This record gives sequence, structure tokens and C-alpha cells, in this order.
Amino acid sequence: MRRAVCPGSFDPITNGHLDIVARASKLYDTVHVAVMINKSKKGLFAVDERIALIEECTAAYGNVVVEAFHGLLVDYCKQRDIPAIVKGLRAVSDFDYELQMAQMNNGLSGVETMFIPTNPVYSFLSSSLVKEVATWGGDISHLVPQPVLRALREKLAQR
Ligand code: COD
Repeated sequence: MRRAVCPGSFDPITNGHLDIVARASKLYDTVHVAVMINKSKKGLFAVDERIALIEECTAAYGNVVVEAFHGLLVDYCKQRDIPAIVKGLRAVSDFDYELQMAQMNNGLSGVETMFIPTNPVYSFLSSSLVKEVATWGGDISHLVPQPVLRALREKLAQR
């Protein structure tokens, strides 16, 4: 059984994240999407809301498990016997920090990190930019899956 994890904040999941999860789901028997909880960072979406959105957007893949985790990613991997982390690389600017994390995680536990190059149509895309553009009424319909678009509109209307 080949298992991998795609970790992140996913606040909320974007088409860039989804593209990486979809591609990983073709390479591995099971892909875990781990919503890593960072208590010092208050997100727009609650962790449960992020999980529900990711589950809805990945249901069709058939081999994706979505969970929240508070702690080190290497501990998440150890507890579930996951040997590989899959990350998307958007640009050279991502590389420095991603390399540091990959080397730290490998040094801590031997887990490997696999990088998948971003689809160029999503190379500028991040959850924070999506939230900023949506806050000011910009069109993000081509950047996030439909359930996220709906949830973002509802969330911003409550503010
Ligand atoms: N195209 C392709 N991939 C993308 C895109 C895009 N447009 N946007 C994001 N991604 C991928 C990247 O691989 C990114 O790393 C991942 O999705 C998650 O992105 P975000 O923005 O949701 O999440 P981040 O960057 O906040 O996530 C950082 C982690 C939570 C993965 C990291 O901090 C972590 O592992 N934390 C757990 C604690 C820990 O173990 N710390 C020690 C690390 S060495």
C-alpha cells in the first residue's frame, strides 16, 4: 500500500492545492490531506469547515482521506506509517523554504518529500490572495472549486 500526505493550512483549498492532490492521488494508493492546525494563526475558515470543503472537493478521487492534525508533520506520518510528503512547487521563491522543511523532516524521521511542479495556470495562486481578492469583490470563480466559492461568499457576507 503506497501512502502519501499533502499537508497544508488549506484556508481555504484552492484549485492549485486541488491540482496537486489530484495528481498525487494517481501516484499513490491513498493520499492523506492533513489540515495542520496552527493555533497562533486564526484562519478565515474553522478547521472543521476546511475539512468539509476538502472532502467535498476530493470525494470523486476515491482514495483521499482528510484529517486535522496538531503537532509535527513527521509525527502525523509516523502514526499513520506514511513514508512520503507531497508538496506543490509554485516558483523558485517557494523552493528555499520547502527545501529546508524537506531536509528537516527527513532528518527528524527519514520521511521523504516529493515535489510536483505546479500547473503554470496556478503558479501565482495562494489561499491568502484568494481571500484578499474575494474580500474586495474580485472574481475568483476560476481559482477555487465551486463549494469553496459558495462558502467564501457566505463567509464574507456574514462580516
Ligand atoms: N499550486 C501548487 N501547490 C500549491 C499551491 C499552488 N498554487 N498553493 C499551495 N500549494 C501547496 C504547497 O506545497 C504548499 O506547501 C501546500 O500546498 C500547502 O499550502 P498552504 O498555503 O495551504 O499551507 P502552508 O504553506 O501554510 O503549510 C505549511 C505546513 C502546514 C505544511 C507546514 O507549516 C507544516 O508542516 N506544519 C506542521 C508543523 C511542522 O511539522 N513543522 C516543522 C516543519 S519542518
